[in-house]
Amino acid sequence: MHEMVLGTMAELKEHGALMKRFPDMEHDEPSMAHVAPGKTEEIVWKFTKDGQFHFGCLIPGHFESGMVGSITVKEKKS
Ligand SMILES: [Cu+2]
Repeated sequence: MHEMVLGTMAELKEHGALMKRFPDMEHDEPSMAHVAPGKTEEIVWKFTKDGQFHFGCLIPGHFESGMVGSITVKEKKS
């Protein structure tokens, strides 16, 4: 089981700390997907601000072992 949570690094760390205290917590928000083994999930997200965002798996131990990445959002120059 893994999850993908989108947010700022501060939000991910805060949520990760919460999940360590409450490992069975369940949540279903549009900015996150929980993915069972062998399955595929989808997140559709429209960024409304420029900046640096992150995504990570916040299941205890996963984020710490490197399941984290970054997304850079820039205004499209037309
Ligand atoms: Cu994971």
